[in-house]
Amino acid sequence: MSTQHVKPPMLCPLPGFLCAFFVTTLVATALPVAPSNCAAADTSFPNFPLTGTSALPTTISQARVVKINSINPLPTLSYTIAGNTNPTVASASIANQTLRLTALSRGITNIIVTVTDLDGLSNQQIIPINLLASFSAWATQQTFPGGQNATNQDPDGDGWDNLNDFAFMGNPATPNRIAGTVFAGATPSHLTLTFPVRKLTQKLTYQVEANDNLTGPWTPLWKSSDDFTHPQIITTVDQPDRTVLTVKDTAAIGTSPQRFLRTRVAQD
Ligand SMILES: [Ca+2]
Ligand SMILES: [Ca+2]
Repeated sequence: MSTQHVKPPMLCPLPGFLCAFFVTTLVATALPVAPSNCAAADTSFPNFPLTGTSALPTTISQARVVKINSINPLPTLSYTIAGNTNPTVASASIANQTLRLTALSRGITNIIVTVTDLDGLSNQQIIPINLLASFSAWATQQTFPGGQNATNQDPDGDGWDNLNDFAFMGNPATPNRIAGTVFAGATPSHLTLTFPVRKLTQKLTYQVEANDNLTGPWTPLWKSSDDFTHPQIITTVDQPDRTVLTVKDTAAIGTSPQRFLRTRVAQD
């Protein structure tokens, strides 16, 4: 006579998985017992996840018992790149639920990431990327004589402070006359000033002013917020890192005994 007891199934201890364990205990064996069937003394399965209306089983077939050997968790959220408003500025990719951003060039872009749960519900997050040039970023790539790296210092003594060197594509360690980026000139009727406007900068503004003497007050001719279509701009030359402007005076040559034009730059 032999008896093989089957204990009631237990709920899976791992959250998120629906399963049941059957634990068998062989108490004594006097005669061979078929391994696939056994008498079930205990037919109450209070925790068994029954969904049908059939009667509870009176015998348990081990051939129908599912044995869980391993469990691989599934991510509850998945992420995808849904958009990139300016792919020339930065690229984005997602691997192993890690977002990787790679800077490519100066500019601004927005990376749009979509997250989706197991029910198909989704949401989006916009990640702004700003790679505009700034004085501080430019300064990290320059050599300043004597360590004079403040915006208002002039370590090479050329009359341009470091902010002017940044704005007019100069070099803080080389006199600006060698750089040769700002020129005074004239049309047949008006004085002009030609200078570069650095592209893709952050909070950097330019202004051109005129006056009959050096004591002021100075009259604005053009400023950055006027854009490049202003009537005082007579030429624009587009280059990869700058736009070279020529601004003309509002007063004709000869209307005053003397006349001066100047540039001013500022960074907030
Ligand atoms: Ca200087
Ligand atoms: Ca210089």
